[in-house]
Amino acid sequence: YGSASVLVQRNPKFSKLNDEDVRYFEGILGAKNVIQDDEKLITANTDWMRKYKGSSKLLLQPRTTDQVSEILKYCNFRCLAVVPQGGNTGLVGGSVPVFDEVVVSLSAMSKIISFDKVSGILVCEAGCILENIISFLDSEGFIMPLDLGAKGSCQIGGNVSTNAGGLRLLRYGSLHGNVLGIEAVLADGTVLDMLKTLRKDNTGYDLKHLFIGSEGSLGIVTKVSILTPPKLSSVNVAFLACKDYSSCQKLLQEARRKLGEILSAFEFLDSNAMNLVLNHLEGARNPLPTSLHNFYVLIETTGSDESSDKQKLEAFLLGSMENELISDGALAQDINQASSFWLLREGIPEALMRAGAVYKYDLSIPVEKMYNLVEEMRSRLGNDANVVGYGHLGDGNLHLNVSTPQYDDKILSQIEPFVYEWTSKHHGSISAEHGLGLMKANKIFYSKSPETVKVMTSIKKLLDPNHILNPYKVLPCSSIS
Ligand code: FAD
Ligand code: 2HG
Ligand code: ZN
Repeated sequence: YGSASVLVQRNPKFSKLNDEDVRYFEGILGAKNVIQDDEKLITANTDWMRKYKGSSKLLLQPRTTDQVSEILKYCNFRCLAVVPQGGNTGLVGGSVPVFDEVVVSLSAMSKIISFDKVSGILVCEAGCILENIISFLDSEGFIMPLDLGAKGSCQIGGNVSTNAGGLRLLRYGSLHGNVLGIEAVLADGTVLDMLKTLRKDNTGYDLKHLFIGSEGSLGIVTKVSILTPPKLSSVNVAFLACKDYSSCQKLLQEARRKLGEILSAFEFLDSNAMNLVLNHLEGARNPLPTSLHNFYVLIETTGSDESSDKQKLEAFLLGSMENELISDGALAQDINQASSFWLLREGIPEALMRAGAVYKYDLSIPVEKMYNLVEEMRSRLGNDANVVGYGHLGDGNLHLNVSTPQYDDKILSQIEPFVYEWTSKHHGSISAEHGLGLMKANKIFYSKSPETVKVMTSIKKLLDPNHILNPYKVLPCSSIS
């Protein structure tokens, strides 16, 4: 059995690691990049939530694409299973081994290769930490089209492999649009050079898209080229209170119309999420403290004209107050206050971790129905759990989290399969942005037709015939063995 109550069995066709294998890897990478140290292995075997734990005995840290290629070629030949690992911040148990898979970490491949100031196109290695890329671009007068709470640890290769959404997708779109090229290594060691830096290239099938969001199941991403927007001079952040969910929804419609091209984020949290952050995160402070409101919305605008952008936002806020769409609000006066507003939203996953056990669901649901699920879940679970709703409202992405003092199978059986059935019935997706990983590999049929899964399985078999890459993840076990 694997971890976190997902029932899978080790595939006996995978070989077990032996001393000869370790010596071979030392020959390729040098002894110091072949890690068997217990403490480092515990970290590599354990996910961010400390919910999924593998028992790998080996962590490899290649420094070049050729080394990744040599590693995979050998693992494929020996039938050794592999887990590609970036910053290990994934939330679906995809980034850690289930059993004794070899962990291939991209951390040592963290070079920025080139940046073209005219086009804004960045080329870098997969192991670059997102925050480091953000700082680099800032110094060049550009920004990343992607931002998320895990930026301090997650890597661009991990972001691409999960097709991470995050806080700016509303404005800049998904990585399927922003990633212009990829270099990836297939299971047999073949290096696919698709590292183009072109906006337009219609020369047949665009294979890079297969690797965006395939969660390490089709290849290891080693380099990425990405289109970055220029940094604009005026950024404003407002933190607002709404009395009910319907007002949040109407506010979104209004924001789209009235803020139009300057709208760059529209995030929401309910009062349960706000309470968690205030109780568990040091430094978190409610800027609207007069009473606890039912809902909070964070709106960010980004534009190029300081005075007109501010005027636009202020007029929008005033209008929304008059229409009673918002019951209170604060506009950040400086960059520190803006970060303190963002902390209230970005800090929710951390606060949930500190509160105890947590069941996470990352759902795409039509905005008008989204919060019904939170309310139904609340009435199902009663006082046994704290049901928290927040997320990327502007993208129709709900983060439904159920927080309990400890993990309890009885609670889990109250949540699942209900949550998946509900989402499927309302034509949503059981994974908006986090992926399927181990957690939801066997739930794929709630969001994909059998015919689609069959084609996905054929692609997997074509690119990784021995299924050594991230086994037990993404695709259902039944379709793979
Ligand atoms: P990992 O966790 O190491 O890996 C994730 C998956 O990608 C695994 O299946 C792994 O095998 C694979 N992988 C990693 N690197 C490679 C590679 N180079 N080649 C092939 N496969 C690879 N996600 C969002 O979409 N939006 C958010 O707003 C968001 N916020 C978050 C906030 C917090 C506090 C945390 C902890 C997580 C958040 N996430 C969010 C989850 C998320 O998926 C990521 O943080 C991120 O994209 C994962 O990157 P990583 O480098 O940590 O990858
Ligand atoms: C976020 O938007 C992340 O904060 C994490 O995607 C969501 O922890 C979660 O449920
Ligand atoms: Zn999110």
